[in-house]
Amino acid sequence: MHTTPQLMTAAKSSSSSTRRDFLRHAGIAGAGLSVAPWLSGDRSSTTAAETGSGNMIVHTQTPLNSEPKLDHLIQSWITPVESFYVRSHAPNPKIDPGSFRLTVEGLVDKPLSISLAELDGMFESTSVVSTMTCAGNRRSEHSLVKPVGGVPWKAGAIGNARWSGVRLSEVLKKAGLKENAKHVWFEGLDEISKGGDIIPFGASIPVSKAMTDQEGMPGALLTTKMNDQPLTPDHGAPLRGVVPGYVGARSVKWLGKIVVSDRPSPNHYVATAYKLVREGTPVEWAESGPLYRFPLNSVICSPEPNAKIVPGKVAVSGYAYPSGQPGTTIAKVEVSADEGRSWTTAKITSPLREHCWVLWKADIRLSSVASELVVRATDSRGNIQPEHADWNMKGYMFNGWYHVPIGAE
Ligand SMILES: Nc1nc2c(c(=O)[nH]1)N[C@H]1C(S)=C(S)[C@@H](COP(=O)(O)O)O[C@H]1N2
Ligand SMILES: [Mo]
Repeated sequence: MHTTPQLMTAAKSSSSSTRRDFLRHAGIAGAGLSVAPWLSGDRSSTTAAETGSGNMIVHTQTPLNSEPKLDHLIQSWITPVESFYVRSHAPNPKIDPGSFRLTVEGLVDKPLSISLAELDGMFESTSVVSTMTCAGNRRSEHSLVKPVGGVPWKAGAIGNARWSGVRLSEVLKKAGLKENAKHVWFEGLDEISKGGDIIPFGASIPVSKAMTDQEGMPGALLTTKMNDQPLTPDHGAPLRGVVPGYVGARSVKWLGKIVVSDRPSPNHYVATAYKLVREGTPVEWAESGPLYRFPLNSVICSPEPNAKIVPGKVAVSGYAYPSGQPGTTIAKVEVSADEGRSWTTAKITSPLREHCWVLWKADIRLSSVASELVVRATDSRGNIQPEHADWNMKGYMFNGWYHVPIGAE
């Protein structure tokens, strides 16, 4: 079954003015020269690899890259595992949990090699609810400005789960950090083909993030469970890192190795990918630092783009999440039906926590001339979600106001 790209349905409208309006509303007027193929009405070229049935959109089957449809995504604050997006760079590795060992090496007094049973026995287990989102969530909206490569995520590359395991800080204390320890590298057991080589997926986080455990909020966890069930192979069984507040790429699945170092990991996914660059010159790549925290964001999940809505009251709902800045929560979510001239404050219908999304809904009065709905969020520090996101080559961190065109009767 082909799925219609979110936001793209405007392109299928027979009226070119609708499309122009939509481009203008999306803040991308003048993008005509580089409009993404789906806006030209040629769906075949962009949806060929996109299959799926039921509630999921499958971008690629092997490795699996999939995201839930938006109305399905917001059915509960905790995202069920089967509705949680999957972002994998290589097929799931085959790991025998019985012989599995996590190694901890580098700038430590005592390198460790720990089985799953030892990990469980040696350290106190703890849980945290936190949102994971891909840095590429909403990438397809960057492509409206100028096409970007990579998995063309809509707004479903996000989920909120209860993660259980042990605190990374405890494991590092056990190994004993040397004085010059500054960064913690994670290495997966997957095998990714990259430029003729086979490399693992890698990430790193500052030691200070790893060691900063707050009440109820660990800096990072080594998890074996997601929503109180053993991790599934797609989500990194038997062991994955979870770094609340950071982009999903720092939460390494099939985690096999931790290296403590005085510098960030040289792994491709830290040293090169996951950076915000515009031109992609060697100098720019070298100058840009790795992405860590995710940005403030909000999305309308219902109604869907171009739904035929009669003027009057319409129920609008979606999600919003605060930036990964410690101690930050969502303060306000607002919806506009007049291009941002006036805003209605939405009701937050879920728990409100640091590093977690909220679900919200609003009843909006729609006039007969309204052509779109827009949402924006404000955080507890007073930061407002930007109207436009800065375009970047890899299509990361899209967090401009989210627009949903309304279908004409
Ligand atoms: N080993 C490994 N870890 C990984 C990845 C991967 O491809 N391999 N993908 C990363 C990215 S980019 C994201 S967004 C999250 C996705 O986690 P999920 O598939 O459980 O949703 O895992 C991260 N950890
Ligand atoms: Mo990601």
